[in-house]
Amino acid sequence: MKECIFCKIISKEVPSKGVYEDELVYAFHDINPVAPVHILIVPKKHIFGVQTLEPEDEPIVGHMFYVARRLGEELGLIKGEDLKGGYRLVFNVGEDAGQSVFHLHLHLIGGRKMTWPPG
Ligand code: DGP
Repeated sequence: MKECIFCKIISKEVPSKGVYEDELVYAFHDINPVAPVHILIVPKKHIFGVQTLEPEDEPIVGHMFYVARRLGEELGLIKGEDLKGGYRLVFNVGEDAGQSVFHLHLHLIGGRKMTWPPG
């Protein structure tokens, strides 16, 4: 999509700090981190958000979670055989939930203790 900031980031028209890329997704540091680690995992296909997911998108969403699992380990957020540590995965769905970019993205947030409930 021509005016989508994440499409521009994926096409490298807009610079970003990438941490992972394959044929389905691109993952990069959030410009406005809310924790020491804040990565966005973004499908290369332009999808508005969870609210418009189609059955054909299911493998993409599953892959986004698998990439999160890999990054969680590689970035040291999950440690050792007993899987200590942790991180939070967030989809903001719609304006009331805080979605500001309408191109599907999974926030991977970690490096500090999280609280619950979220704000
Ligand atoms: P959300 O509010 O859930 O739609 O998250 C959008 C996130 O995208 C927000 O945390 C800030 C981030 N973001 C917006 N514009 C840019 C950008 O140009 N570069 C990067 N790296 N992140 C961006």
